[in-house]
Amino acid sequence: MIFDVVTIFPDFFRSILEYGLLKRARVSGQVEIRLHDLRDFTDDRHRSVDDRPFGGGPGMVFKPEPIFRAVEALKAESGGAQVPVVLLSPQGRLLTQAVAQEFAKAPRLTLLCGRYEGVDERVAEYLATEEISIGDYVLSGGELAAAVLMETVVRLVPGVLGNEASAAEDSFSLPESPLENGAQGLLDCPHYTRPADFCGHKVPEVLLSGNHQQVRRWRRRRALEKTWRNRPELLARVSLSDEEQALLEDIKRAACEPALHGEKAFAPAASGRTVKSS
Ligand code: 9D3
Repeated sequence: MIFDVVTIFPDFFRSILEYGLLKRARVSGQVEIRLHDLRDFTDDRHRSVDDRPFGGGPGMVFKPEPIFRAVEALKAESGGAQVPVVLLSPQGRLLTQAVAQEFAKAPRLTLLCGRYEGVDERVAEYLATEEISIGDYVLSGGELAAAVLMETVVRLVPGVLGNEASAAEDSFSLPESPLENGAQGLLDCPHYTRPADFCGHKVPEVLLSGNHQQVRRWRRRRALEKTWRNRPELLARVSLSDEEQALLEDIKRAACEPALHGEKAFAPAASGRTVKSS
């Protein structure tokens, strides 16, 4: 799979290409990530990529010409094949695991990173085939979003990860993990490793018991608990077995409120919060 990244900060990506999964995928030749400096596609002395917004207002906007020119150059090079062109933008549709799975099917992907107040809308309208956001928070540009997209897509390229092995693991612990199936499932259960007693903080007894039936049940319960507490909206979309349904009712009875998003983002997580009586 080939990624072409168009950016005014190609160096921004250098370090992330040198570590972990992206590094391995590149070195093994399964993935190629090409960085293109947008300024190389300007035609003025100052190599300017931005201009003032029509209609007034603060900040600057990426002009269309260098971006169109960059993409045309890439198209010419790839011999007229249909290459998806992704504009990373706060106005895009949300990147999810399901969207990443679609992208992973393409042999080649072009990523356009904006900066400043935004990108001339004609790029989204007439050049990009997709407009993608990575979430509802403000970044300073598309570069981090492009890096996030590449990492999540590269993981899904067949043969890059021990894809088969980790998929099997997931279905052992929980058949429907939201991270592997587009947020259709539950959050993961907690994990522990040695020491069994860390400064008096003990690993749950059941995990040391060797009773696999009990371990499975415990993991389901804790996954349901986490989901109820941190991502209650996910529960509306999963179909629970009778056993899970019963576990969930039990969890709700145990005075465990779903998290409030936004205003209480930094409230202490988990354990023993009292239910407001209203
Ligand atoms: C504070 C400026 N905002 C005015 C209401 C608009 C704005 C313009 C440009 C906000 C962010 C950006 C730069 N962001 C991206 O290019 C971006 C992004 C993001 O900010 N959040 C989530 N996903 C993405 S993908 C690209």
